[in-house]
Amino acid sequence: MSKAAAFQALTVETLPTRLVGVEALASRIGGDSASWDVREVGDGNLNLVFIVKGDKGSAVVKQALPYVRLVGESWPLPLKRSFFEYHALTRQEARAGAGTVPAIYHFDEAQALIVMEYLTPHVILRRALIEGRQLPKIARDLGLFMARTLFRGSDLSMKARARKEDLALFADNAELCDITESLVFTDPYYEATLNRHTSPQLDGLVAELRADRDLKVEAQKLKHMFAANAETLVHGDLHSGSIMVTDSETRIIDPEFAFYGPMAFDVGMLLANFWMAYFSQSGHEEDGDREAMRGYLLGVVVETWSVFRTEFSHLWRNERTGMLYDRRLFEDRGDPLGAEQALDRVLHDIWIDMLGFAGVEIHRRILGLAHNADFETIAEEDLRARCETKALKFGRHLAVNRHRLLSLDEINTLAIRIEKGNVA
Ligand code: SR1
Ligand code: MG
Repeated sequence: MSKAAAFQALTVETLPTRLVGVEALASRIGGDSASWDVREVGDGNLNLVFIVKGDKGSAVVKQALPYVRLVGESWPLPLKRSFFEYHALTRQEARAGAGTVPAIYHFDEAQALIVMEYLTPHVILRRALIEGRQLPKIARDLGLFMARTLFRGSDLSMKARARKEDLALFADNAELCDITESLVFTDPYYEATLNRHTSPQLDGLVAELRADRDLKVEAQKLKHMFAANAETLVHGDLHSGSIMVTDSETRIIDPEFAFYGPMAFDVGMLLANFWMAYFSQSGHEEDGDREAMRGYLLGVVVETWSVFRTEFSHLWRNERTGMLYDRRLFEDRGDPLGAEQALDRVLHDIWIDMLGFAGVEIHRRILGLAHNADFETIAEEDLRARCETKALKFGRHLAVNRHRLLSLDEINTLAIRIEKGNVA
């Protein structure tokens, strides 16, 4: 496909003839395009995703559409998000290692498409958690991924000029940031047109939250940080639908929301999704008790944070090559404890902000436009509303009290009390 050709959305029918000339694809899956088996499998909110199988192998073709798929053409969205996804994937692979993200075979900027590795037998993590599957490696893999990408994309590691140039490149991903700025931090807290919630069951609590001054101030403080604190290249949409898993592998996908933002954003969004999985479990108990699964999920939260902290600390001690917390001020003059003190402060700030981001992420998935399947697949509305109510209360507690919360033990104990109905 020529780079100059005007954008055209692919279809199952047109893909083989349009992509047969892409050598990186044909050489991998086989050049007989007439025999390619093509399926469109995109179930996300934004893009087309095709699985293409040939006689030699398979690949995924992901193409952006010029609008938000979930809403339709009334909400235009730039194709250039594909460019940011491509560049984010290359940086994540360099920083977190091959095998953490899908391998890229080809990128076509004009057609806003990326040809990449077909991950099989991987499934979307969210689906696995809904089914009650306990994945043994996710906490470790995700903790490492976040520590490595967030540390190595920051002024703790990069040369200042290189980082500023990269920051300028990703600053153009403004429309995707705008989605998060509105959908996560503002819309859930007023009657935005595209919002929805389980009604009438949640009406009372929703009105309470929208009248909650402390909560709204906190949400805006977090939005301020999201918009103004360009610390590192974040994934930007690191929820359990952006992760593909097997028992032995974890792959992070879909970084089209990538931009330079606060360190704590990815961590908070990810842990929020584990806590939502926790509160949704009682909606999925038709085929068996989920108590062990609940314990597993709280354990994943603890382990993910612990691995993140440990790896971040390791990188701090061994790879602090950027302009921040210059070694000449600490280690090089015999004051390693000074560097440790600074590390504690940095990690403490990430901790506090991470809890806030987690709180508002939980709210927006229940009150806003983009809900998640953990709750949405609970068909019985009263049951779903009970799960959502617990999650909303928990999210409020995280967002408003984040400066006072000292440990995950304390937070998970609260989650258990809310789940058991021991908190008003
Ligand atoms: C209009 S896009 C809605 C949501 O889908 C993406 O996965 C992001 O989470 C975004 O907020
Ligand atoms: Mg996505």
